[in-house]
Amino acid sequence: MPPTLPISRFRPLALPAILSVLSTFAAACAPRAPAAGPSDSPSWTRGAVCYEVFVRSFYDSNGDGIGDLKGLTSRLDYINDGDSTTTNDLGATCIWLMPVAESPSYHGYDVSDYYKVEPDYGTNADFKQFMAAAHQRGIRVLVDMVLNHASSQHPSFQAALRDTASPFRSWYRFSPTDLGKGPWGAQAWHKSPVRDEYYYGVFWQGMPDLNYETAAVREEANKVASFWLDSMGVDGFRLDAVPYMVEDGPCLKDCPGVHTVLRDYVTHLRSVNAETYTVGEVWDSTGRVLPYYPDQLTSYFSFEIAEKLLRAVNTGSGAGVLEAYVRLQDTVPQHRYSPFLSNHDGNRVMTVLGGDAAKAHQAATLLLTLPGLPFVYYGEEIGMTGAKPDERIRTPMQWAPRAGLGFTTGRPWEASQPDSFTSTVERQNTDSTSLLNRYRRLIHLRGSNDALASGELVPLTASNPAVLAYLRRSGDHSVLVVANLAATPAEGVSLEGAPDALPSGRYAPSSLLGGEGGAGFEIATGGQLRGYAPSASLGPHQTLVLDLVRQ
Ligand SMILES: [Ca+2]
Ligand SMILES: [Ca+2]
Repeated sequence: MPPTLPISRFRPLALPAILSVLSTFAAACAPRAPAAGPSDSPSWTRGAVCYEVFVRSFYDSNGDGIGDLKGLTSRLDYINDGDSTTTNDLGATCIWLMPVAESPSYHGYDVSDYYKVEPDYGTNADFKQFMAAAHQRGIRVLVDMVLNHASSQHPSFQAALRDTASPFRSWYRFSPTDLGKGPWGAQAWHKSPVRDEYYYGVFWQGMPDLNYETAAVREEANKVASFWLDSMGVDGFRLDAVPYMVEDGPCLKDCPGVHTVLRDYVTHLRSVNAETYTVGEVWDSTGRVLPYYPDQLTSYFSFEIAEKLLRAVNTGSGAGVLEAYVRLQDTVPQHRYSPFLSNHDGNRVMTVLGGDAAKAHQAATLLLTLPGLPFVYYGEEIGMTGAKPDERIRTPMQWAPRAGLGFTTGRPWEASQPDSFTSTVERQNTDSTSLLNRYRRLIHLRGSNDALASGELVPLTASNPAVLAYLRRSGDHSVLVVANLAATPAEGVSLEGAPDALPSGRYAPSSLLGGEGGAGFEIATGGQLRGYAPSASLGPHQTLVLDLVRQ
């Protein structure tokens, strides 16, 4: 493991800057318009929430300061205890594991052996035991699959580098000259350490891009997938860096070949297991993500929604949030897009929200009551803080307020955050008002309430511009969400809906988050909500989640 990464594999630019840089490549890589697709998401995705885990930072079983698979297995009950009658687990029914295959880097995004678990994390047998324990609790497991590039220490790259006659030469892209910058302007052709030539590595010299124009590379990717599905028993994959998989002349991102490779790859996955779930990282605006539907991966993360949700809670203006969801809802089947607040590549949610717990409660409540298949990054549920560099947003899980954080009995691989004793599982566990218990409640609700699980999103108009209001409606059952995004109280807010927003009848709204319900109201024939004031006053960053029971 090198002492430091010379260049972060993860984009150092803010999202708007990236979008601006990348838009100059749009002409060379013009996407095709998507067609409406079938709803082919596995049934478990209905009402599910996925939890992203960095194994290195979750729980250390042997005191070496590094989280491992045995440790994660021992803490599965925290994520989901498999007992539907308890509510003191998080309730996530899906886990995304950041890379677990052998890698010289701490983060694992440069794989040196695709068939072997990272020794810091344990053995392949440990992984299988973890899978059995997860499945026993009804948890599906997705592993990070890094297809765009391998580690520069992968034997195939070492062979290609050292021997120009190697059969692995065509697995990578070599050039006698430096062909210049990559899609976001960083150096992408790297000098070979053994001869006067260059190789392509879009993220970093330690991550040479695999060449998917070579049939043997596509076959190897299929073989690796079969291994994880068949021998290791995983339920699917999170695919890294999807738009960069195939280069085509001047096109370095979203090129037509990417879509072809993904279609063939998914056909293979389904031939192994028809229920295989895939979620892709296409770090871009919704308009650039839509061409990856309907016939490629199951789902893609919505980076646009992540940005809009956090901005709404931070600025007090919900402009664009519901529109972003409706655009996806109108184009993509219900559980085939994946909203989130942050992941291992972004500053921690609590840090982005300036340490404001009320904002964090609200951001979680919006994420977990809006549609899609949401992902939660480990530690987000207890309000862990952290800002880049990358190691600092991936620090050890804060289980308890004492040395080692209950994460390790040894010295943690990465120092904890300065406020790590403040926000811990132990402290929040029994506090009914804690962020952890808000996440638990919302995740369980999502699994049990059909309107929240898969109801249609129906935007409402509020009389106060700082209030975001919407329905989730499943047949005759609806949930109403009213969020005051401002840091000041909102008095006498009233709501309006379009015709047929709700079935006619009398409603007695009850709170799904505990506490008082909303004022009763009546919907006349025609279904229009008119001037409904659910509460005399909404507190700063207060969010009502009301079950609309028809009397
Ligand atoms: Ca360990
Ligand atoms: Ca590539």
